[in-house]
Amino acid sequence: MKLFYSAASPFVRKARIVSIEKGIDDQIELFTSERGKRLDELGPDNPILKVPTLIDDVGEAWFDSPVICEYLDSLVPEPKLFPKDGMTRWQALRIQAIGDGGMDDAVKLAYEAARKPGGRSPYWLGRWRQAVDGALNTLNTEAISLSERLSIGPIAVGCFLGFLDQSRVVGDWRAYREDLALWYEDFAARPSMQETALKRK
Ligand SMILES: N[C@@H](CCC(=O)N[C@@H](CS)C(=O)NCC(=O)O)C(=O)O
Repeated sequence: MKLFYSAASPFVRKARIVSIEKGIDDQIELFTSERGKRLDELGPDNPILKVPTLIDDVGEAWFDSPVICEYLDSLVPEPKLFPKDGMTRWQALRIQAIGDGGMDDAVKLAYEAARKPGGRSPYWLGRWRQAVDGALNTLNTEAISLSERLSIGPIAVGCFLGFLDQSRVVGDWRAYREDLALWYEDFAARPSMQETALKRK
């Protein structure tokens, strides 16, 4: 399988963590996709032109990260990262939505921060910041549930928090969020998190 990726993308990291936790990382070859070349590189497979994009062994393209992760989860039975049904499944998907949603708006904050100050939109900066803070506050309240079992929920949250540390788009997210900070300290020590952490040159 081929995974189109960019090293700094938290969504790519999520897919990579799933493949490591499932023990199938060695079946995936990584291909860099550079920002200016996405139409040529990804366009034929992914109309949304985003990484991660996964091409499976028969040439089928999978996106976006929730679909890629569930597809990878289906390839090997254990550990089951997308619970099959019932409330356990809905809760895992709900936590994934908070992690992914926080990541989405943190990535937008990072894109906006890269623009010249005069070209930034105060409205959108404020709106995205509210969503990132909202996600952090909710996750802090629910931090105990993150430790209950490894699933796509905590994996998405780990990638969200890792991106905040890597990009520093919101300063010290740990302040007043001790429960979440404590959970993350443990989670970030997992080999799959260590192996996929952005290596700064
Ligand atoms: N919802 C998508 C988000 C993926 C995403 O936002 N990828 C970013 C990199 S972090 C990207 O490819 N951006 C390129 C662009 O929008 O041109 C997912 O879960 O995979």
